[in-house]
Amino acid sequence: MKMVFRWFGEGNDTVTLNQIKQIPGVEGIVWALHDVPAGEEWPMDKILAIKAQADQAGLHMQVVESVNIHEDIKLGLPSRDLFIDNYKKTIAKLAQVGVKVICYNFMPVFDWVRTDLHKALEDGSTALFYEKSKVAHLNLSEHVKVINENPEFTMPGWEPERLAHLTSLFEAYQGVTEEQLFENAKYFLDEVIPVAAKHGIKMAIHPDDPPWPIFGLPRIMTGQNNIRRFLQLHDSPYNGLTLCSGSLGANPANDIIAMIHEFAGRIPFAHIRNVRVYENGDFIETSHRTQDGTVDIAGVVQAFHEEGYEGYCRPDHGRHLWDEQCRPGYGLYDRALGMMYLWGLWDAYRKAAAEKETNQA
Ligand code: DNO
Repeated sequence: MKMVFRWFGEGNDTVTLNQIKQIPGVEGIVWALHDVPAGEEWPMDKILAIKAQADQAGLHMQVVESVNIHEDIKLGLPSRDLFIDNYKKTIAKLAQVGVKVICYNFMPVFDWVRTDLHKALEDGSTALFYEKSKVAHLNLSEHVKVINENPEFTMPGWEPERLAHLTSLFEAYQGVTEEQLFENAKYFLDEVIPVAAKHGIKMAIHPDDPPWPIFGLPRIMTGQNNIRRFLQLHDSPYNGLTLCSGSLGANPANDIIAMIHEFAGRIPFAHIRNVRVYENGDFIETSHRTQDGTVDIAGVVQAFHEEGYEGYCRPDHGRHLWDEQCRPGYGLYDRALGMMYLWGLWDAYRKAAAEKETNQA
């Protein structure tokens, strides 16, 4: 397991590279050019600027999260070819600086969605929260209105100018089914995966978060069957999965451990975090510790260990602790604590396996 830590870049993150370097076992950053709009080719000078910073800090930059997919690709519009072409050029450039994995998602319009970024937990910390009833049962025009009128409504990964286009985007997606989304994904994968393979980069699709359709928009990366289908759309080790325990864990019906065992050879990147799901379907992001949430994090790490996982891994969203002012979910403290929990589990499973082998010999 190769540990990495997400970093949003200088001026864009309260966490510094020096701080990241001091978390035990972290070898690299998970990065992106967050100011380049989806669909545009990434400029080499900006890529090299990140490389210089990572080199200076002694961290690698082998994992990118995300090279975002232009909506026209997800919609299957004729203009997609231009954006796919840009995507391929970006892949070639990223290979030049040693990138090995590109995490991305195929969610229409939104990336992850929460209804409260600072919901108080019992211990006084705050965390990202999703209130199901707030999001459910709204028709298109109604929820565009809700989003526009509700300043607390967040759309991470969104450039503000995209918000302005929300209404027309919703219209464009009207009538787009899950089946069409799969078809459009296949078109994208058939174009991009051979290029990624040529450059030794594994593409790693992120599950939808939350893993169900929202606002009447289709979502396809929701559970084991759909993930299997997605991986088979273009059957190659370069068409991989970012196994995110928190995203998938928001639906308690998802058997994450079974997914790790089934897809092990196709998981170049793991996001490991916990989430507490309430009976009414609301969920809140808790500490990484198994007992604090609904996801069996110890079981998740054990499953990766049993599979001899050699891919990249990062702790994911954390709570906001000790009055830390930070990007929602991306403070230093709770993610660093989460990292040590993951290492604790990993090392214990490793030791147990080594002892078992010695006893058998
Ligand atoms: C949330 C992240 C996601 C992820 C994208 C991948 O914190 O895990 O935003 O980066 O969905 O494209």
